[in-house]
This record gives sequence, structure tokens and C-alpha cells, in this order.
Amino acid sequence: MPADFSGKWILETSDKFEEYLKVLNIDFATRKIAISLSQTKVVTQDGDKFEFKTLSTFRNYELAFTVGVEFDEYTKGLDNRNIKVGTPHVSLVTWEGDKLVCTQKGEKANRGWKHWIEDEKLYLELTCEDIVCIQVFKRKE
Ligand code: ECB
Repeated sequence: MPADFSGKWILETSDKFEEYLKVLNIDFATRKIAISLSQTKVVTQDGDKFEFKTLSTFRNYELAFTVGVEFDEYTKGLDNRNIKVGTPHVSLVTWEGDKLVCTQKGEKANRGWKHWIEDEKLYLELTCEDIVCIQVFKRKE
């Protein structure tokens, strides 16, 4: 039985988030806003079908996917990159044990993320090139 990520989660800690933004070429002013934000992650899970909503007062990012099925990803409002099917640019989420692992093959090397639950917290590891950012969320209400 895979892990259950569904629910509302609020960001508690963020380690190396600004370095991650920098490696995605996010400008100084946007970085300063982004690192000050409270983020809420809203996850809907139906078997291997997922919806992730990352919400803030500044920008939102929504992603829907099925585990094991490649998909187009356009990181709208984030770094605005295309990670596209039919080119070498593609996103894919798989299970590695109880970890949900996304590889984002595109312009940026070694890009992806991992989600897992540990001690009732939701962990998110965001990777790009040699930068690894770790965010920890706790359940909201
Ligand atoms: C959407 C809230 C953050 C808004 C930050 C605004 C500008 C920063 C520009 C680029 C930042 C790149 C990534 C931001 C980091 C987290 C947002 C969601 C990252 C993501 O891919 O989440 C996955 C895994 O939870 C689901 O889409």
C-alpha cells in the first residue's frame, strides 16, 4: 500500500530554497519574495492519480499526473520552462518504495523532486544541478 499524501499541508521549514531558485535563474527580487512566502500544498490522491496544488499569496502552481505516465510540464509562474513530451523534455513520476519521485528532463540538468512522509510530516526534496532544497510541511487542521 503506497503512502497517503492527500490533504492540506503548510510549509514549516525550507532549506537551500534560495540556492534552488538561483540555479533556476530566478532574479533577485523574485527570490526575495519567494523565500518569504508561506506555502500551502494541497494534495489529492486517487490511486496513482495525483493533483498537487502549491498555493501562496504571490503565485500558485498546479500539477496533475498519473504515476508511470510521462507528461508535459510547463512550470508556469515558476521558472516558465517547458518540460515536454515528444522532445527530450519530459516529466515522469514513479514510486520508489513509499517515495514519489519525479524526474524533469529538460534544459536543466539533474532536475526533479521527491516526496515522502516521515514522522507525520510531508517532505519535499527539490533538486536541480548540484542543489538540493528540502522543504518540510505539517498537516493543516
Ligand atoms: C508556488 C509557490 C511558490 C512561488 C514562488 C514564486 C516564484 C519562484 C520561481 C520559481 C521557483 C521554482 C520552484 C518553486 C518551488 C516550489 C513550488 C512547487 C515546486 C514543485 O514542482 O512542486 C511539485 C512537488 O510538490 C508539485 O508541482
